[in-house]
Amino acid sequence: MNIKLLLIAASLFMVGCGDATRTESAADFVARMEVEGNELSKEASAAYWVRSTYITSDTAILAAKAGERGLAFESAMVKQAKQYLGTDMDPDTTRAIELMLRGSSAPAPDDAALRAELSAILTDMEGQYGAGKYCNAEGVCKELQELEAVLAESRDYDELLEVWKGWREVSPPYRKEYQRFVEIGNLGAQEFGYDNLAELWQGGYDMDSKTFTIESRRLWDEVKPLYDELHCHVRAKLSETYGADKVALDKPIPAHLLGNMWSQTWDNIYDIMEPFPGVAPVDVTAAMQSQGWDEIKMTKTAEGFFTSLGMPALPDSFYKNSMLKKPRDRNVVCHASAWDIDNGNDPRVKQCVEVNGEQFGTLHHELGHIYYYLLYKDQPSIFKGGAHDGFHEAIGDTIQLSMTPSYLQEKGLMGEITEGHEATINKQMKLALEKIAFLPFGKMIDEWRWQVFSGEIAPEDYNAGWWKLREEYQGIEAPVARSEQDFDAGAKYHIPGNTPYTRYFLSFIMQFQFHKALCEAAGQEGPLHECSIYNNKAAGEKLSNMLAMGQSKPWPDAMEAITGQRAMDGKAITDYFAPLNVWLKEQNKDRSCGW
Ligand code: X8Z
Ligand code: ZN
Repeated sequence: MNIKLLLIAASLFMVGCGDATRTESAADFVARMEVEGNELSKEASAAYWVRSTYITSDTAILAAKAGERGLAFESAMVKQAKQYLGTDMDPDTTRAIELMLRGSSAPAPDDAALRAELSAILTDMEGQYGAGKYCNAEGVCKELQELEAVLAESRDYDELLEVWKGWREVSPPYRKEYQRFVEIGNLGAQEFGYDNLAELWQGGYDMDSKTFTIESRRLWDEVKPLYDELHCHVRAKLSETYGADKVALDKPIPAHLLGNMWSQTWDNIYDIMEPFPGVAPVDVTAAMQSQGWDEIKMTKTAEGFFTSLGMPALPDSFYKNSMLKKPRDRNVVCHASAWDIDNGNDPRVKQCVEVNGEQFGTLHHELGHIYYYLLYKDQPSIFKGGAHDGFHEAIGDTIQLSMTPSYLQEKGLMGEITEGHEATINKQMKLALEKIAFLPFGKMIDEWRWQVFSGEIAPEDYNAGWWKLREEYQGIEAPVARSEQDFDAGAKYHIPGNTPYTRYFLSFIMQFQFHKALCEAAGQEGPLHECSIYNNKAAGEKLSNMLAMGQSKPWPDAMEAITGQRAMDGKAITDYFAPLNVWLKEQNKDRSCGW
């Protein structure tokens, strides 16, 4: 579940706050929010959890109602919190009031009818996405994960195209609802004192929204040259594979050929890209499948990495209450998420785990969220959150950067280890297809939403605006003509699920800063791509200390606690991939890059 939403849920139903008198001190107000919120958040979490793991019209009613009460609480809380601005408060209370006034990802105006409408829209869109299927001409229907598997594995241009188009039939039915969400959300943001929802979203980073947009642009500029090299090489290889009539060397890449439904990560087409064929193969999927791994073994193994750092074991309730397998008899929201239910006492993962390397990675990602919950459990509720949302996303991914060949070998997931330059380049290519390919996608999603929220992209231009950004940032294009009958942004979970996305862009950059800092703490001196912090308690302690801070302090403090730096910085990720960058430049030297 999205962290911001949890924050509201965590302080849900504090109906009493509307009755408070002005004489209540800021500190008393914050303390009362804590008590009332903790009591009432359980009900909201329960409603959302059941909704996400059992999509029916009944659970839509229950979840929407719970959401409505959450929004009512939020409005009342903000009204009172505003009164304390500029008054004399201790630092923790000041921080708490500031966090309350940041707002959630979908604030409602203080109007019961609009609250109900907003909550119903959000519940409905996510449900439609979760229950989405594509049925072909023969009437054979496939769910998202099955369609994703085709995108990952097929190398048949037309089959890929059918599935790519097919999934995009799920979103036009809620295009109008999305437009209405934007209208109501903007009204809510204005009541919080922002121009629109874009400004509110950009305001969650301990700096003003304008400064944040400049900062995120700066980070993109730092990594873009490396992306451009990768794009150039990938396009050339795809052109060899599918023919220059299908993949032209001076145009954006057709979006359905990159191994992923949204062209967000490209590691599924590593087979086409492998720089030195057959050198140092890693096939975690094959190893897990042949050894009969299941979702429990995968989760326990991921947990084992965190405990090796000195972090606690997961509570028994985690395995009892999580949903780690797709139920056969009902619709659920399969998009993976981690839930902080009952203040760190009942953390859960919801994931339709399949036995493959990608899902194993996602499990580590989700456990990163879970360990954040466990480690900031003793903070007051208002401070339970990532230092910023990108921190929350980066923890599990940081761990994955330590899953080196020797680690995988120890877990029985890899045979012999091959060393040397060719092996390094192969490994870096695989990882770059995941981490570097993602960066412009991570950036453009909210670029689109910011423009939609501000009105720069008008409702009648939603789809054209989407593809303009897809082309500009990623250098990809729709493989068939699209129109305003389509709603291609809506075919990505985070749009109907209303989860801000810049967090992932930031995370992909910061996780390399974290990896570097933790490797230094572990006293490892070799190149960063060979470093693993597995079993290292010094690195674990450093990470744990940062996690335990939650969002009690501005994020640069948390960044400093782990890296010694106070800024996000693209240098760690570009340094990490320096060997691959040299190799790519050599490959591209006679090519004309760009689109
Ligand atoms: O949504 C997620 C996680 C849950 S927070 C599975 N991710 C993004 C995505 O799938 O689009 C992780 C990386 C990017
Ligand atoms: Zn996440």
